[in-house]
This record gives sequence, structure tokens and C-alpha cells, in this order.
Amino acid sequence: MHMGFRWFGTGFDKIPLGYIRQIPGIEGVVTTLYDKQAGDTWEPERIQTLKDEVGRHGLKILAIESVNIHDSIKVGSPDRDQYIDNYLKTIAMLAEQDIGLICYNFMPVFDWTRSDLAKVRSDGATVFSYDQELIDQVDPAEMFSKMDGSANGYLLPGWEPARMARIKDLFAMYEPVDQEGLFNNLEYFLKAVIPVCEEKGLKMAIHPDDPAWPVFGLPRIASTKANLLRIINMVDSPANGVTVCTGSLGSNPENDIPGIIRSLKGRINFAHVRNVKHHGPGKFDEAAHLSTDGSLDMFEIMKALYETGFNGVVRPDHGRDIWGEKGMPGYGLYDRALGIAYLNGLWEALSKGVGK
Ligand SMILES: [Mn+2]
Repeated sequence: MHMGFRWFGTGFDKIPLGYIRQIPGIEGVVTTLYDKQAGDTWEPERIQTLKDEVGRHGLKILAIESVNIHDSIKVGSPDRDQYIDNYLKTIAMLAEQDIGLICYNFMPVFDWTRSDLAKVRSDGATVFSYDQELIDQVDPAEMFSKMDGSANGYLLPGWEPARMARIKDLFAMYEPVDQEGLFNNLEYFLKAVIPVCEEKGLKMAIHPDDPAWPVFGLPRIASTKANLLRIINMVDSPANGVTVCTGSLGSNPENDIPGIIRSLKGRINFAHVRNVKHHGPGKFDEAAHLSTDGSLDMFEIMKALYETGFNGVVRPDHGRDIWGEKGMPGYGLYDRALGIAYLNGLWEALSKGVGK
């Protein structure tokens, strides 16, 4: 297991790399060129500069999260080949710098959605929260201003203002795309990209939908075990893998996460491990990582990873804002560092045979 921490890069993330380096057991960061738009080709100099900066702090780049997929690829527009070509160039340049893992998603319009970015808990911490009834009452454009307005001045991943300004156009663009269409467009993309990944020694890891059901009438194709198995079988290669995000998949109580992990054995290229607390259908809060703080059994999740021989990159996921920190919502230092300490503890116990 290679423990990482998501870091958005200088100028976007206020957590110094030197602080991240002090988290016990940390190996590297999961990062990106945050100013790049979906469809852009990444320049080798920019990748090199990022790698050098991370390296100066004794850390590695464990994964890129994300190289975003252009909407033309998701929609299957005639101009998609040019964006796929750019994606292939970026893959080649990342591989050249020994970066071997890309996390991406294939969600239409929104990467992730919440109804509240700072719900106050009884312990005074704030967390992300989701309530389908509230989401059903807002229109998507309103949703964006709500998210943007409560982001503590940070740019939220997946909610780029430039894209959101075109939200009506985006919805129109996705109008003809149903679930099968989206599956077909993903397959077209994977068939172009995976052979190049194999050649270059880089792995892809699709991120599940968050929450794990359709929102705003848009199709979703990475929400269940059956969906994920269908995706890995589109191109049967270790380079075509999954990011098991326990919080995203776990938003739906019907998803048995340890069972999903076991069925994806060998094809989990990346793991985001966090907990959620269910409050009824379509309603959940994010929680501290600890099992007893939420509805997921984190020991069973880590055990499934351990027993299936997982040796990939893992990171804690969204944390609560605690101890007065006003960080990027979900991405503060303190609670995610606590999450890492806990996940390391579970892993050590597993590796020493406790609980067998
Ligand atoms: Mn995730």
C-alpha cells in the first residue's frame, strides 16, 4: 500500500508540502495541474516543474487526479478524436516522468454534488452533506453558485467556473446521451487509450459516481458493482482499472463495498478510503474515517483490500473541518491526516495477522 495525500498544487492549495511530509507513513501526493482544462495537452516542462517541487519535499507524485475528460469525449461528438489524441499525448508525457497512475471520471456535467459543504455536527466539526430532497428543489445553475459561495474562496475540483458558466449548453450537449450512449462513449475512449497506457506503463482508474445514483436527470455509469465490472471488461487489461472510492460507492447503502473490492480483485488501481453516515434514502453526511463515526465498516474495507493483495495507491478522502481550520471544503489538513493515521493502523493490524 502506498499512502498519499491529495494536494492541489501551489497557488491553489494552502497546505505546505512540508506539512504533508510530516504525516506518518506518507509516501507522496496525488496532484494535478489544476489550471488545465479538460482537453488540454500537458506540457512536459509543467509536469517536470511539479515533479521537482514535490520531490524537493521528499515526496513522490503517486497519481494524477485528475486528467479530466473533455465533454466531447463523454458525449461522443465528432471532434472527440482530437481530444483523445491530446489525452494520449498527456499520458505519454506523464509516463516519461515516471508517473504511472491517472484517476478520471466519466460523469456528465458534475463531478460530485452536495447540498451542504459545511453542515455543523454535534461535535462542532463541519462536513459535506447530501439530501436528495434539497437537490431536487434547486436547478443546476443555482447549485453551482451555492457550492461556489460556500467554498471558503477556493476553487472546487470539478466545479470550474468557466465550465459552469456554460451549464445550460452542457445540459443541452448531454441531452441525446442516455446511459447506454455514455457506456459506448467510455468504451470508445478506453479502446483508444488503454493500449497506449500498456505501452507506456501507466494505469487508468475510473472514479465512481458521487453520489452513486443519477442526479439532475443525467445518466450515470459507475455506481454499482455490475457497472464497474462492465467497465473493466470493456478492455480487459490491468491498465483499465478502478478507483474504489468508498465514500462515493458507499453513499448508496445497497453497495457492499468489501464485496465490490473482492469482485474487482487485480483491477483496483487506486483507493479513496473514507466513511459516510446514512440518514435514510438519498440522505447522508460525510463522517470521520473511524468506523463507529459512520455507516461503513472501515476494517472490513481495508481487510478486503489486504486480502485481495492490493498494493496500489491509497489516500484518505474528504475530511471534516476541525480545530478551527477553514480549508478547501473536504480537503483540510487535520482530519485527513487523522484519517491516514487510522488507515495505517488498520493496515498494520491486518499485516500482522490481527483479526484473521
Ligand atoms: Mn473519491
